[in-house]
Order: sequence, then C-alpha cells, then structure tokens
Amino acid sequence: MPASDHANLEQFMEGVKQRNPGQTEFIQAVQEVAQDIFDFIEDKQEYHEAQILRRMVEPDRVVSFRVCWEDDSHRIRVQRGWRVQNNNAIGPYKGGIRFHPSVNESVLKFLAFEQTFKNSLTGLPMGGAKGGSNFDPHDKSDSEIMRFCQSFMTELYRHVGPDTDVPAGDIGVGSREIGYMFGQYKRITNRWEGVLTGKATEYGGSKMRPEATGYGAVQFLCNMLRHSGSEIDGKTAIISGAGNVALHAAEKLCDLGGKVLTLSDSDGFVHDPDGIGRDKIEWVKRLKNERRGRISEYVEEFSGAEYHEGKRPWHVAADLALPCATQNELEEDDAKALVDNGCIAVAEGANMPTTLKGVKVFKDARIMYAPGKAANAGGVAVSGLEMSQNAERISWNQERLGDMLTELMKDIHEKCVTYGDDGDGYIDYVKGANIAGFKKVADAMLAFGVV
Ligand code: NDP
Ligand code: 2IT
Repeated sequence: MPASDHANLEQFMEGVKQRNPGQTEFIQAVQEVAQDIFDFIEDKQEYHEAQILRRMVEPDRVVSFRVCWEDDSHRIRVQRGWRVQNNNAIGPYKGGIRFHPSVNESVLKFLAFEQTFKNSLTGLPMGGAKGGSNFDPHDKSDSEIMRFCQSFMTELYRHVGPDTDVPAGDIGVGSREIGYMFGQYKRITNRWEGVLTGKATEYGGSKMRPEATGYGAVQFLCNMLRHSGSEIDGKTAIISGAGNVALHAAEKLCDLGGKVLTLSDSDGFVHDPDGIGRDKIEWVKRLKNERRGRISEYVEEFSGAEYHEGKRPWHVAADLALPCATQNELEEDDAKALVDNGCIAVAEGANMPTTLKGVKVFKDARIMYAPGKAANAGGVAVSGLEMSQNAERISWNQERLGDMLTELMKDIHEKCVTYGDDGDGYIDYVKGANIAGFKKVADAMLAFGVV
C-alpha cells in the first residue's frame, strides 16, 4: 500500500474511533475489513467519490428499546433491547438475535457490520443486521423466557417483517426463543409470515437450519484443506463452545473421520484424548438442551476425560481448530500455542473469535485461516433458503437442502480464493472474504446514488 493510502487508512480509522467512542468490538471489526478494502479500492475512484466504505460503517439505523418483564417472584425487571440495521442494499436486513449479559451496542454493531459482508458472500439477497438484549437466559425458568421473548417482540415487531428485516437465532436464542417470538409477532400482527428464521419445522422452519452453521464451517474447512491437497480424515480437532454451532461442527468432523478432542463453555473446557464421538456428542446435546447442564459434568460421565476450570482449549495440541463460542476468545498467545503445536488450519464457527493480534499470528505463520464471515455463513445461507421456502409456501427436503448448503459453501470458498490469492500459493481468506463481500454491496450502493 502506498504511503498516502496508508495515511488515508489511519485517518479513516481515527474517524471511526472518534465517532464510536468506547465501542471496541465495532472498531475492531471495521479495522479488520478496512485495510483490505483500502487496498482494493486504491485505483477505483468511483468508490472513493461515493464514500462507500464511510457509508457502510454508519449503520442505517440503531433501534434501542426498553424491555420490561415480570419474573417468577413477581418482580418487575427491566432490560435493554436493540436492533442494529446496518445495510439493506442487496436485500432485506437479515441477522440473528443474541441474548447474553455481555450484549451492548458495540457488540451488536460489530455483528451487524460483519453480517453485511457475510450475507453478501452467500450470494443470496440479504442485507446485514443484528439484534439482542443484555438479558441472561441461563438462570431463567421457561415461563420467564417466554414472558421476556414476548415483551421483546412487542417492541421489535414494528421494525421487522419478511421484506424488511428477518431476525434469527444466535447466542442464547434457539428454537424455543424463536417460537415464543414468532408466536407473539403472529398474535400482534394477525399475520403468519416468514418474519423469523430458525423456526421449528412444524411452523415453517427449514430442514438443515439447526445443523447449517456447524456443518457449513466444517465444509469450508474441508474445501480449504482440499485446496491445499489435504483432508479431514485422520486429523485431530479442538473446538470451543458446546452450543448449536460447536456441537454440529463436532458432528460433521466425526462424520468425515476427524477426532474431536475438546468442547467448552464459559466456565471451562473438557479434553477427551479418546475423542468426542457421535454418542458422546448426543449426550452433550441432551445435557445442554434438556438439562441445561454445564460441560464440567462430562468428566463424571466419561472416564479418561479432564476438565479444566476457567481455561480455554487452545493449548491442547491438534491439527485443526474451530472456535465456536464467542468473540475474542482466541488471543495472541493462544494463536502462538496453536501454531507451535502444529495446527494447520483454523475455521471460525463463531463471529470474530480471534483478536486482531491472533489473526496476525496465523497470517505470519501462513497457516490456513478462515474468518467467521466466510466459514460460518452456512447458517444464514440456509436462513435465506428458509425465507424462499416461506415465500413460496413450500418445504424442501433434507437431502436437497444439504446439497444446496454444500454448494453454497463451495461457492463462498471459491470467492475467497479468487480475491484472496496472494499469487505465491498462500490464500489470504480474510482478504478474499472482505473484498468479495464488499464488492457486491458497494456496487449496489453505487447504483442507488446518494441515499
Ligand atoms: P449457543 O448459545 O448455542 O452456544 C454458545 C456457546 O458458547 C455456549 O457453549 C456458551 O457457553 C459459549 N459462550 C457464550 N458466550 C461465551 C463467553 N462470553 N465466553 C465463553 N463461552 C461463551 O450459541 P451458538 O452456538 O448459536 O453461537 C456460537 C457462536 O457462533 C457465536 O459467536 C455466534 O454469533 C456464532 N454464529 C451462530 C450462528 C447460528 O446459526 N447459531 C450462525 C453464525 C455464527 P455458556 O453456556 O457457558 O454461555
Ligand atoms: O451470525 C449469524 O450469521 C447468525 N447468527 C445467523 C443469522 C441468520 O439470520 O440466520
């Protein structure tokens, strides 16, 4: 990059920091994209003149609202809810809803910004958004969750719709919460329409949606390995998280002959040197979904496994790593440990799980590294297919959707290779995903003029 463009990049980032004080996650997500885009648009005057990147980092709107609900002891509780609608140049706003105490405006702005690029990469007509609340579902009863979801949707319904904005699940929001929110939307509006994805199949949900993010991430990993003449069969893998994405990634890895060594939650991780196979994954699914248990209970059930309280799994030696829990869970030291231990590929099931310094370690070591906006795009892609099925009032079968997911992940991988090939055999998947994601949205924005 010429010195003048470097200065422009620094000035651009300075502006982002000034306009978004204290929003560290959002600034990080923009930083990760900006350098690649500056390189790409260096000789493309039309993007500069139209201030495309400057417009993309300003969400179309951020809606913030109060969510009141009554707990089981009849106490009135007050939470904050948000919907960040980042960009709808290429389709209705689309992106998940997260319920977690760490949710704030910065986190949702970073997620909505990333979602814009991710959704563009899928090739489907979806803009980028994200929403959520600082509500903590962990210690709540089922009826408290229902009352919270109903109250949340009582405000959100006026901002969403099948052609406006279509939310889905994310951390702390699974099919139970989607059901409560869909029920409330239908009750308020008296309309049955595909306003949410991730619904159960009984009322318009798509087959393969629960599996899509985790399966898709492993398929992306497969494509990366294949591109470099390797495969998953016989390789060891470490996974963080024990939620929807982590457990489906684990399932797919097992099916392809990989050996999963770890799973985690926010309290610690389990390391099972014998491998966490299909039966054990089923047990963890029941633990998490039915008993709402903790991953520490794994070692009481399966001898030979160890539980490490308060730790993350990155220092366990393995060929492959899949961070599938949350943002910034993999830091510089963790990345160094992975590289030193011979890890050859990292595929992010979570959104922005690796810090900027961690990403630099992977790139400097030239190991294969797939950022979340590419590797975990299978989830929102099947959400896009759920929207199509709802609009047509039909439902496709598992096999067809499985084939479509495989094709979509292959296509996203190819786009990353097209724009990320350094020319000397190394594929910079971050650059590839950023540029391919940017280009489609930017060209649509150019077509609209100044809006
Ligand atoms: P779930 O709620 O199903 O599971 C989240 C898992 O991550 C749990 O094991 C949870 O542990 C752990 N976790 C959550 N927050 C933290 C934290 N702050 N520190 C450590 N561990 C944490 O969520 P998903 O599996 O759906 O989502 C996981 C990641 O994947 C997120 O980054 C999400 O944005 C991303 N993603 C999800 C998609 C989807 O389709 N669901 C699509 C694309 C990306 P605990 O129970 O202790 O909180
Ligand atoms: O981060 C994500 O891509 C999701 N949480 C899924 C979004 C969706 O609309 O399915």
